[in-house]
Amino acid sequence: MMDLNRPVRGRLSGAFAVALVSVVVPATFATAPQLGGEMKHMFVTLAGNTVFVSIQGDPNERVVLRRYDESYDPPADVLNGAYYSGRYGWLAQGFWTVPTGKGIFVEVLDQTEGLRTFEALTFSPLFGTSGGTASWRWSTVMVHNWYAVDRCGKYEARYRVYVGDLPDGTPTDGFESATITLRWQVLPEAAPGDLTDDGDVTIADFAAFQRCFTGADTQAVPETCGCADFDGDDDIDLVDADAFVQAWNDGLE
Ligand SMILES: [Ca+2]
Ligand SMILES: [Ca+2]
Repeated sequence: MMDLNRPVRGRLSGAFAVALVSVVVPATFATAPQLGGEMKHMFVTLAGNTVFVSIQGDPNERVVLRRYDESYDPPADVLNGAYYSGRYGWLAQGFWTVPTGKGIFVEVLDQTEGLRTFEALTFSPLFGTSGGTASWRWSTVMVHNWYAVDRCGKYEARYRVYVGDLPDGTPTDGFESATITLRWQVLPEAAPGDLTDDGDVTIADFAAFQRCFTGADTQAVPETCGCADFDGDDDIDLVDADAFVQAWNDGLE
């Protein structure tokens, strides 16, 4: 995997290297992060005193988080080097208004360790990320926040969507809230075989693979071993061993 922080491999003469850098680098830097695929919305409705939330498409789909060979300017630089996606977005469905003096709030109830969330345009940390607030006021216009992680594996977060008093978001008596679970995954194909996340496949990765090996159908992949579960079926067995060997061989080429 290309890492912009690492020196470029190969031999370049001085003048050519300068020309290459001046021409190529601006083109490889993106100014804005990528959504990572089609938008996938959480539809929110307030009907009477009850909040309803449903999810667009397959509710069990795991949105794939991806890492790009890109670097973003502040404040988007919180995504630099991370696997991330902006596909999930909050969207009001139907015609309804928020009662005067109230707001729609989203709070995280529980989430997989390592999942970080940043607000769409401000990139402010949300839901406990970097000590950010656990409760976030949603404006009710379409908002696609950013979700980011550093490691292969499966991630989930469960949220409560509720009507709260302004400005602090204390739940308002008499309203029913809704809960929703969002799901993500970083597939090993993002960095095949690199279990130590240092940009290459070496004997250290082989050692890590052996420590992670569980055999078939254990349903208990340790949190640090997501990159060893090549086929994403919640075990690290001989199928995954074959894939690791393939990645190892590819790394030697
Ligand atoms: Ca490695
Ligand atoms: Ca597996």
